[in-house]
Amino acid sequence: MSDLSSFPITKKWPARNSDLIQLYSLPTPNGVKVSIALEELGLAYEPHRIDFGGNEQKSPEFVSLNPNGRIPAIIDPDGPGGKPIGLFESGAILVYLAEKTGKLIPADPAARYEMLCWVMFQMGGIGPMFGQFGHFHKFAAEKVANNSYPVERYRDESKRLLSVLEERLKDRQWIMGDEYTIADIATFPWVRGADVFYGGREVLDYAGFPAVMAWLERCLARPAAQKGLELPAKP
Ligand SMILES: N[C@@H](CCC(=O)N[C@@H](CS)C(=O)NCC(=O)O)C(=O)O
Repeated sequence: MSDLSSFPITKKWPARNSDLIQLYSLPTPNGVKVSIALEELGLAYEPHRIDFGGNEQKSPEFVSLNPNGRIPAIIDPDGPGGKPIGLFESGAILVYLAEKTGKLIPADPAARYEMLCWVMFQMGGIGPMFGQFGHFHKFAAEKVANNSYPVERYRDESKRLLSVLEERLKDRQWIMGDEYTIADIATFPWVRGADVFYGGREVLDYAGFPAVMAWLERCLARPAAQKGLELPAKP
């Protein structure tokens, strides 16, 4: 069994099998990226559910793995050089898992960088902007009831980002063409989430982005996506 005792997070969420990848997450748009990738890659892992209700993501044990106090985070007992490694930030975790396995990432170097552009587009654009849209449109709707500016700003930016994705996908099956990659896995949970979690389908004019909608359906039809979207499950 691997020794993970140098990771304080394992005191609060003990590993049952310390030889497996330990996932600390919740089925949110950022959280499910990692469970979907792990399912797609067929890597064995132990999911630990982090309870936002109890603010567990801000507990000292969690923050010892991710100083930013946000899910997802992982420990891989079999990291570089066979030594355990802890990782946070969903984009970095996806790149790590893809490079570790050589899957979900193009082998061609130029295509690999092109894919990284789209991963960064999600991390710096779609995630933060859709997140702010959801905050003002749904969760803080009462606080901005007398001021339409925040919703309009993030709605319009989210729609602009969707139009960029629409252009990319109008003649492609996946973001990188024929190959399903971590760029798709990073992005589709947010397009789904803006509808499922924020009720944004009409406001964001999803019907006006047919290529994105068809791609989302293809992503959601994958068995690994269906499984990963539910993990870590409720106890
Ligand atoms: N850029 C980070 C964002 C992570 C993030 O915002 N996670 C949210 C859930 S989707 C979270 O942990 N929220 C709880 C909090 O902010 O306390 C990543 O992609 O991993």
